[in-house]
Amino acid sequence: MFTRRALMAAAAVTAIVAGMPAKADDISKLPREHVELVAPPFIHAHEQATKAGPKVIEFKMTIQEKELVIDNEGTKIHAMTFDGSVPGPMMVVHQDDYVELTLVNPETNTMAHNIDFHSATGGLGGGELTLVNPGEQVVLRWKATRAGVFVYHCAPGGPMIPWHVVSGMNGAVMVLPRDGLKDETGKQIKYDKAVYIGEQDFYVPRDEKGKFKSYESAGEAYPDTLEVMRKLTPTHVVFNGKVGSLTGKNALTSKVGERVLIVHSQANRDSRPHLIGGHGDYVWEAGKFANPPEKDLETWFIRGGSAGAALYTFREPGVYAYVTHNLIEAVELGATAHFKVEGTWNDDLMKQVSPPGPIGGGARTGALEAPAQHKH
Ligand SMILES: [Cu+2]
Repeated sequence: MFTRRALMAAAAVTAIVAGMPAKADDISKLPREHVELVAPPFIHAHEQATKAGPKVIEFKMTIQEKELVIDNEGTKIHAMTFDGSVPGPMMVVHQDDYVELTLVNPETNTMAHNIDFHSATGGLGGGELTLVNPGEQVVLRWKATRAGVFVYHCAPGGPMIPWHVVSGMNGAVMVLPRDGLKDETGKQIKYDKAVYIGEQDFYVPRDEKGKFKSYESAGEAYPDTLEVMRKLTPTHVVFNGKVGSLTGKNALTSKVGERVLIVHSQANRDSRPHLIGGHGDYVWEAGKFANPPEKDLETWFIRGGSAGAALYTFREPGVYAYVTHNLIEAVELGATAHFKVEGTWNDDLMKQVSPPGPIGGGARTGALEAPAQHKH
């Protein structure tokens, strides 16, 4: 840690020497757009395809160290966040745009933080050039050369890296192809709505009685938390920062016929998204849009340290659970979201031919089917 500043200074000098001033002049002539970020599961307004040339898209994120309740029992952690939410907000740009991020670490924080964009090239994804102490801010610009959904996370060095990531400091960027998403034949695919689900594993220490412990500060929690982390068994696996953040009254909504793009990130651990009663019509499992999407998937795999995207058109109304299909994690640890879908039931796709009744009493012939009509 002592040599980190020196290393970073050396890296910055190298970057300046290797930089191309003429190119920088070109960038200064590009149009600029400032985009306000919004907390997940929502994503800021954006065009799916554009005929305009590359732009510099300005974003600003403020790092917030804050206490968060992460389950229905009131378990609290000293979370570390980009802009106050777990995960941090999603940034959307088009391929060949430039992302220009102002990262603010207010002096009320206690730790140094930075940001490593998996979508950026060089400089440890920007981590090398963005380490900010409390009371500092930094501006980083990187070119979005590859299309896809990508994780970003804090990576301030050594054991701080996993600790900050499992304390909530991660999010995602979506770099859209300039002419939009495409199917395997190159035909454009559009979505009506996009949602961002960030999966988070938490490692909360317990007391002798097995109850989750709380601490005065993140620093005080660190040694015990590290012990839990090293066992690699999370106490919570949740979507959007908390058990139940996307269920019940917080459920995501849709309607029959709506095409929904579900972006799912996991910065630290593998996951297997599954939509109960639905499918992935088109799935960019590894999240990179230059590759053709897979079709008709039942469950897909999100490699820890990556984001993936699935497009689904809802065909029946009702409540769909979107889970990680390690069902212990989904049900016992929290990784469940709900989509409440409105619309008209389609008997052709599914029908309860005969309701539950005494064994042997079920009517099976067409003539006796009418009383068994299921109401929706
Ligand atoms: Cu951090």
